[in-house]
Amino acid sequence: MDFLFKIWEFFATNILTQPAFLIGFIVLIGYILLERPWYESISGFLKATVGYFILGVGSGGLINNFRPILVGLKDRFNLDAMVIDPYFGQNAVTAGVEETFGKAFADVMLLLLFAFITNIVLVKFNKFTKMRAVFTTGNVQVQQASTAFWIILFCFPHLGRIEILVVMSLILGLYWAVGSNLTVDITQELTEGAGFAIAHQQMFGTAFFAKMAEKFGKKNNKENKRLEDIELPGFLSIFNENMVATSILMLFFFGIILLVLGKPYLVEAEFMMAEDNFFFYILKNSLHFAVYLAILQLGVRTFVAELTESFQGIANKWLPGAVPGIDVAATFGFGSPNAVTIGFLFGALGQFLAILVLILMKSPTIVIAGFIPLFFDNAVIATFANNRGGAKAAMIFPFISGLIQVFGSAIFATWIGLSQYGGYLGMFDWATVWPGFAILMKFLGFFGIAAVIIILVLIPQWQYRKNPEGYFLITEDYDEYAKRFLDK
Ligand code: ASC
Repeated sequence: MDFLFKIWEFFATNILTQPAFLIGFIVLIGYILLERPWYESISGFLKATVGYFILGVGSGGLINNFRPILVGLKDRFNLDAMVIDPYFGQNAVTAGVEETFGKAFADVMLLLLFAFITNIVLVKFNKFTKMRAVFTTGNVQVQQASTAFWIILFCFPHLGRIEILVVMSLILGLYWAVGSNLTVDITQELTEGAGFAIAHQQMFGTAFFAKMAEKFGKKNNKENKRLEDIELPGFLSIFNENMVATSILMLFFFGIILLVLGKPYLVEAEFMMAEDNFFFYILKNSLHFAVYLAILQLGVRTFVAELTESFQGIANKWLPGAVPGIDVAATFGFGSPNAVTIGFLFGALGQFLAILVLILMKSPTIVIAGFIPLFFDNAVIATFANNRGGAKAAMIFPFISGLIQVFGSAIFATWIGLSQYGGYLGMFDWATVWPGFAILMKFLGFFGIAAVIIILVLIPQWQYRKNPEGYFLITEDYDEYAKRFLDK
């Protein structure tokens, strides 16, 4: 038993929580199952892993550069505030769990294992479950497992270790399988059959807003243009070029924030040196937004084709009808690149407005916008909203999402007692769906657990009912699906 656990721990630390390797090995195994020559399989492994690492350099660069600037607002104004950010959320859980519940989480890795297996089993039996996606984004799985542990302890403080593990593995495994499955069809349409789904922290939100975007009318009619179809006249035409548009918009956005922070603060907090010129400091930092976006997109281009092709092997032999769920950043390589920037900015507008309301209402919990929810949630919401409902949808929905992220997180984290430890996960599903689960479980007890499970199980059934013939066709043969079901 101990030996098996060691093997698992090795797999979890080195592969499962390192999505670049997990995806690399999935590609390797996929090609082997397709009986490709060994050198092609190795080359696929390398391209997928390197591509995923490049994606990580892009998103990591964005996070590491721009998160401190936003969090700087907290220090600059001496706010006693909670940062909404997955890493701050995880730290808050670690810091508070012993004090609050009198126990630590020794079991996060075990929970990961059981929930991951639950996810795979659910997909394996997709003839019955109708779940088509395996969640592979290990870095966010760890964050979700910690926050989910806190939620379950809050709802059932007296539950024993085994019961907690069983309940959480089921709910978390279902959330991964069902959430990722919700994004299968919209992602296939966006990427024209790249063969992946989203495995991240806003899967329900993305699916919801993608659906709502259809209310803006048929794609591409005259009044409802997509961002990429808008031709701006005169000098505004420079905004048609994505890199230029991003640079200018970010120069304004971060320019204002950096000016508000002020050079003395930035020097004191060691963001910049006293001898640096402030203007060029702002210029350099803001332009790096476009730099990291370009890197991120290069990463997507490097690994997606390998993944699409090789996963056929796994789907044919082991998991018919399945696709891998991968990092949300992969969707930023598709659709309009401007949607990413627009989503971020309108999300920021929503979040800042919500924060202002919290301050004016003297809320006991003040929130500081975190870069990860601000960017990754709202950029993806805008990407899908633009693809399905046009430019207006790409502005309105991230704005609404920004409001919800702040209000939802502030209320929920205060209620469950996490806010006092300085952080909350804060991503869209964790400000909406998980609070919903928590309410059911806290007030209905074990019936609440049953209700959560039943709701999750029913969602894919309901999706399936809407188009039984196309439901698996969309993952198995996208071209055929498009011919039969999309009016092109
Ligand atoms: C998250 C998280 C990250 C980023 C990354 C985006 O939620 O924890 O590190 O988003 O996955 O590419």
